[in-house]
Amino acid sequence: VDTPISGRAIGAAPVKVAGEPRWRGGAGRAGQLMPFDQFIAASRRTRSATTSPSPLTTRHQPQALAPLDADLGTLDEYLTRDPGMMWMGPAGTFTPLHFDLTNNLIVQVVGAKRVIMSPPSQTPKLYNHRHVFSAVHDITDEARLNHYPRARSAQTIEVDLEAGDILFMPIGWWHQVTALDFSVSLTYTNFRWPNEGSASFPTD
Ligand SMILES: O=C(O)CCC(=O)C(=O)O
Repeated sequence: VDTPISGRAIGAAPVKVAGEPRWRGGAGRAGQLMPFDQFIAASRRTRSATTSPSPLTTRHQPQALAPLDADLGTLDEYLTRDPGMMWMGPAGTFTPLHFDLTNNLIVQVVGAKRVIMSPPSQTPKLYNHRHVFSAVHDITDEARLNHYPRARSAQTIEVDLEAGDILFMPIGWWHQVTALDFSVSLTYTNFRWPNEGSASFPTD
C-alpha cells in the first residue's frame, strides 16, 4: 500500500483515532490515543477496503501535527489562521452518516475521498434518533437499507474529492465519507464569519 507519509516528521506524538466506540461499529481503536508513527505503520498494513478503519484526527492534539504546518497554504479570504483538523487513513477509512453543527470546508490534500451528501430536507428518511447521527450509518450498505427502508429514497449527491479539491459542507447537511486511497484531508470551521450552530441544538 502506498502511504506517502513516513511519520518521521511527527514521530511518536500521540494523536486521536476518531469517533466514539458506540458510533463507529467495527472500528476497534476508535476514541483512543495512539502514537502517530504506529498509526502510519498500521495504515501501511491495511490492504483491504473492507476493514473500515476509523480516520485519525487531531481534534485534541493540534500541536502534534504542527511540524506539517509549513506544508500548508492559507485561505485568508475565507478562514482565520487557526489550525484545521486533519483526517488521515488508508483506503476504506470510513466516517459514518452524520451532520455537523457548523459550516465546514473539507480540503483534500493527499489521495481521494468519496463524499455522499444529503440535504437537511431528507432528515425524516435518515433515522436521526440520536444527536447528529443517522442509524443508517452507511447509505450504500444493502443490509442497512433493508433495515432502514425509508433511506432508499433519500436524495443524495455523490462527490469524489481528489488532491487539491475543496468542498463546502453546509451546516446541517448529512454526509458520509470513504477514503478511496490512503488519504489526508483537513477540515476547517474557522470562517471569518460567525459559524456556530451547537448552542441551540439538543446535546443528545
Ligand atoms: O473526512 C472524514 O473522514 C470526515 C470529515 C467529516 O465528516 C467532518 O468533518 O464532519
